[in-house]
Formats: sequence, C-alpha cells, structure tokens
Amino acid sequence: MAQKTAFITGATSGIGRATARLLAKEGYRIIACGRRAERLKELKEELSAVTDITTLTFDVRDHEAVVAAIESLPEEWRAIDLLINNAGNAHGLSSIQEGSLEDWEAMIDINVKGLLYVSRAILPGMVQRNSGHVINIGSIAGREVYPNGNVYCASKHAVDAINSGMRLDLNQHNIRVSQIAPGLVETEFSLVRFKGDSGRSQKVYEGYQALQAEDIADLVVFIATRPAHVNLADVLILPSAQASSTLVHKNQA
Ligand code: NDP
Ligand code: 8X3
Repeated sequence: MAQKTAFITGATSGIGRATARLLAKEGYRIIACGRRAERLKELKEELSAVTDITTLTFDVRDHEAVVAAIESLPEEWRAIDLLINNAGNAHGLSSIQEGSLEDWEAMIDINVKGLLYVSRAILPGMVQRNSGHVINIGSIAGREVYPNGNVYCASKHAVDAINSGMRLDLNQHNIRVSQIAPGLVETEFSLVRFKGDSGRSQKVYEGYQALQAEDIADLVVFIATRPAHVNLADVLILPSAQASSTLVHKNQA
C-alpha cells in the first residue's frame, strides 16, 4: 500500500505531537505544523529516523501565512491523505461579564477561524483526488457548557458544527470526516489557559488519572486506519474518573 501523508496542526505539544509520533510509527509521512520552530526542529530530528517528515511554521490565525505555508510544500508533499485539525487552546477561564476580549478573540481566531483557514487550503486537493480523511479535535466542551467556559465552549461547539457540515459537504467526494471530543487530557492545555501559572494548571490534573496525549493519539490512529467503508464519525473520550465537564471523581487527599 502507498505510504500516506498526514498533516497535523499543533504538532509542537500535547495531542498533536503524540499523534505525529504514533502516525510516524504507523508508517505515515508527516507534515508537522506549529508556531514554535525550535520544537518542530526537534520533532523532525526525532522522527526522521522513523519516517519522512517535513515541518511548517505558521500561526493558524494568519490566513496569508496559512496559504503561503501550504503552497510552499514541494510537489511530493502536496497529496495530503489525512488532515488532523488539532491546533487550539483555551485562553482564560472567566465569567462572561469579566472575560478578556483578547482571550475571546484568540479562541475564536485559533480554534474556529484557524481550523477553517487550514481546511479551506487543504480540502480542494482532497476533493480533486476524490480521497481523504479529516479528523477534527473537538472537545467535551463542544457538547456541554461549563461555568466560566463560555467562549472556549462556544469555539468547540463551532468545531462540532463545522465537523458535521464538513461531513455533509464532503460526502459525495469520498472524504471521511471524524471528530474526537476529549475530556480532560494532561498536556500544556491548562498551562496556556492559566497563562503559565503551573500551580493552577497542575491542580486540574490532581487526584485522578487524566487522559494522556498518547491516549488521544491512539484513537486518531485507530480512526485513521479503519477500512475505507468505516467512519468513526464522532467519538467522546473521557478519563474514567470524568462523568461530565463538571463531575470528576477525585481522591480525597
Ligand atoms: P497543547 O497546549 O499541549 O497544544 C496546543 C497545540 O496547538 C500546540 O502545538 C500549539 O503550537 C498549537 N497552537 C496553539 N495556538 C496556535 C496558533 N495560533 N497557531 C498554530 N498553532 C497553534 O494542548 P492540547 O494538546 O491539549 O490541545 C490540542 C487540541 O486538543 C486543542 O484543540 C484543544 O482544544 C483540544 N482539547 C484538549 C483537551 C485537554 O484537556 N487538553 C481536551 C479536549 C480538547 P504552538 O504554540 O507551537 O503554535
Ligand atoms: C478541554 C476540555 O473541559 O478542560 O477541551 O475545557 S475542558
């Protein structure tokens, strides 16, 4: 079977980086993306021993940069089989009346518009080849709204709607569209949400076993490697200790 090419946004950390590592192990060629060039360089050095890898450094918020980066791919990297729309973060955790406009704009621009910019640049090629698979990383926050999560939850509800819309529009083009909606995953997510406050971010994962980035990567690989007639369209994945956005069974210390 021909080697497949995966394009992964947010590959410098957490879920995206674990996914790049696992897909590489599975024999995929990797296009790893993110803003932190040094981390992409390290990942390239690490995975070069395993597979072909190329990297693209751009901010998903910058439409021109997204298009320029994707157009800069050499011919042999242009046939993208698998797009993992993963780049995203929460910025802040505040009531709606106190939230920061800057945080709101970051979440809408990255989690929603960035995902759209990347998809818009890659999907025409999949349509032309009548083949492809998109895996969108949504969240439990795209199914439930929790206190102070307002705009992050809205951004992930938007991802949920875009995921469904993509599946409808791409149906006739033989392109599978899948969403993974994780609960709590121990990555740099909370460090970003709490603006580098490591004490506060560590607390999010204390007293229970959170999901690890590798658990989500496992699921990505499982979804991507199902036979062509099978689409795992939408998967909610939670730590066993988590029942909902607001109910996590923690050990009483
Ligand atoms: P991390 O903070 O560890 O990783 C986020 C990734 O997104 C980084 O690689 C970062 O790269 C990239 N990214 C962020 N902003 C931008 C930007 N403006 N342009 C390009 N890339 C960007 O968090 P996770 O791995 O946990 O998050 C990955 C996805 O999973 C997100 O969409 C998140 O919403 C979702 N998710 C996470 C959960 C969790 O509990 N951790 C649960 C449910 C969903 P760089 O900074 O180098 O640009
Ligand atoms: C991340 C899950 O519940 O921490 O999307 O916001 S949550």
